[in-house]
Amino acid sequence: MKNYLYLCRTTPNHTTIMNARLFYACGLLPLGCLPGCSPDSRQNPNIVFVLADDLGAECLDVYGGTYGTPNLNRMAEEGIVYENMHSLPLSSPSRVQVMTGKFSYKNYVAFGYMNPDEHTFAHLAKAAGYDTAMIGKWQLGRSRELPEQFGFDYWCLNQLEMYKEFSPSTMGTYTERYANSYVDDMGHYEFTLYGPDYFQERVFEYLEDRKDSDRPFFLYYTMPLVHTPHTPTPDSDSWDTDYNGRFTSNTANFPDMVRYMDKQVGGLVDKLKEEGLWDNTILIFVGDNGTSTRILSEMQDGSFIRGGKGATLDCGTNVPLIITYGDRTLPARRSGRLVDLVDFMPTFADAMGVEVPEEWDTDGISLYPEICGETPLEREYTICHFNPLWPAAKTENTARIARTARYKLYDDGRFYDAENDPLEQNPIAAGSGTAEEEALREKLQGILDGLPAWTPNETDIPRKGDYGTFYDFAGPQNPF
Ligand SMILES: [Ca+2]
Repeated sequence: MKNYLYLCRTTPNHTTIMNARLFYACGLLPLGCLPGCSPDSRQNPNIVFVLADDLGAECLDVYGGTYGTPNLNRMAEEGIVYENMHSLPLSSPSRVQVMTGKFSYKNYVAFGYMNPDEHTFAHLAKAAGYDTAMIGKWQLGRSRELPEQFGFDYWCLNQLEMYKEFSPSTMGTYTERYANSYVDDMGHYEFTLYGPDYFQERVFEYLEDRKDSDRPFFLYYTMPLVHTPHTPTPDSDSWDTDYNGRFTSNTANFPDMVRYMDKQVGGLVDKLKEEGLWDNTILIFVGDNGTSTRILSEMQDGSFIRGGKGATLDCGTNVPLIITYGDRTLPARRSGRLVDLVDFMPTFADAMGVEVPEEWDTDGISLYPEICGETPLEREYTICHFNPLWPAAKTENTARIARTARYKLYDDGRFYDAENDPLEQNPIAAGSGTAEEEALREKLQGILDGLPAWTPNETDIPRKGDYGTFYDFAGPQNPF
């Protein structure tokens, strides 16, 4: 446990970063000399944190995909592409984990819910003097009081108070996310022509309003794309000719959805540049979990990858992560370091010049030194604690894993080389690995043994919070 605490719970503070800077002083490493990006010359950068929905890394060209994502390619050319970014396999647990910076076993209590007493990265931003906003998908509990309670000054969201009420079965031809979707814009219901466009417009307005402000801003943009249903976009050939088709899910529409999402990211980059915000804004693009299992993606090398949403396979957790910081992250590069959703909280803290309060009990390691071209603190291990906590019983994928970038040890003893066995079909039997593998197995087992006991089979464990009214579906559904 001691080793684990040292590796995964250390929040880099100024002293740590200063020491790193002194060691890798200007002149020794060219990346250490980038202009205007260091703790000493920090100018409270704006932060735009974009979270795409159900987007595995395999969907982007820069990870070998073939859908055509030129705007994310362009962003990659100006920033850092992370190859080992891992989320949890499902939206709600990923969203709680990223907003609170804590591993899921500590504070995730139910699908579609976050306890109102949690501390979030928006609270951190407000404490640092930032304006805060959240635009896009919510899914963290039903109450219009919650977004402000979680630290957002402005919000425009779906999946807040009204969720399933306006479904096609009850309200006719409306959807939660896409064509004719409804959103809650600071307490006013709005019906949209296409939900992602409405959110993008609110993002643009927000940036226009902020450009002359003397306060920095933190914008959390949770894009609805590319989650199911797989429906046409306004750029699809059928959009103008087949009205009913706008509400019909077909995986044939998936490439259009990826391209539309990519186009929106490109529009966001252009807007930041137009408004003169680009050079003092850290822009982060990341996925919340793997692609729908209905999607089979062809890769540039001719292979195919099945979406892994809901599974703890790497195709369920390896999501894209691209970060830019104006012209300060040049030259563009790729990073193989292991990154977890918990790492964004301390990254923001470092960028904002504040520290995450110790009592928040967070688990992240800051990426900020790497964003600034300095040598980052490596994350050797991370914890994937996956328990969807539906109103129904646990799924077959419920599991707890300690992992490095390459190896994964499950709480039931299965041990995999995920790099060479991504579908986890050939567990390394105890004692049959190399000496290095066996040593690592022992280390990872020590980490798992140090975690609090977990009894996922008990369905009636009292959990904190009033979450019973949010996601009341009857009968089994396949959310993946
Ligand atoms: Ca998701």
